Amino acid sequence: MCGIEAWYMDESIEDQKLPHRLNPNQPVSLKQLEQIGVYYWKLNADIYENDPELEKIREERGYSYMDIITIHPDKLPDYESKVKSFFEEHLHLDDEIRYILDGTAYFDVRDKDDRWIRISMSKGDLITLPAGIYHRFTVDETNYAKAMRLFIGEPVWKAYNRPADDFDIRKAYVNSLKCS
Ligand code: KMT
Ligand code: NI
Repeated sequence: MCGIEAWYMDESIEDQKLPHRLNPNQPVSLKQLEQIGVYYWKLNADIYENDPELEKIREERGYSYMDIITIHPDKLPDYESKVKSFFEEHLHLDDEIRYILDGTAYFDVRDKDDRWIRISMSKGDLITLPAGIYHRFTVDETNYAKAMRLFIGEPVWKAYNRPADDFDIRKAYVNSLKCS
């Protein structure tokens, strides 16, 4: 697969690390993702430490902060509970910007009608989720993802689990969906 693939999820609550495709598969296009404020770039992750394309994105969008997280049972302390908490449906007051440097992972986002879309990310995929969107994250069955986390200015890690509908940022996000 070149670039990300996304699809509507089934309703099954079994293992979060499985693909959970509908049968037949119901794909979601990049354009559909843009309509809910989710944007995507493909980069060369082999050169992330000195990549002019990444530099350009960071400069233009003000992504001054960055760190790298390795999500793997041997690398991330408290692996199981973190994988569990990343999968709680939540929102943030800032955009969530993630660049997959190695491995694979799923980001799930809610569409306008509150249906789950699963976005399959692998090495070289950079995604931005808008502040106020309900989402969640999981590794797949490989249990391995290395990701760069980017922020505009100081990192804002706090996750507000659903329901978190009273935040102005949530209201602004819901409003933004009405005009697209
Ligand atoms: C989040 O807020 O959903 C996360 O930080 C997910 C883990 S980072 C790849
Ligand atoms: Ni998040």
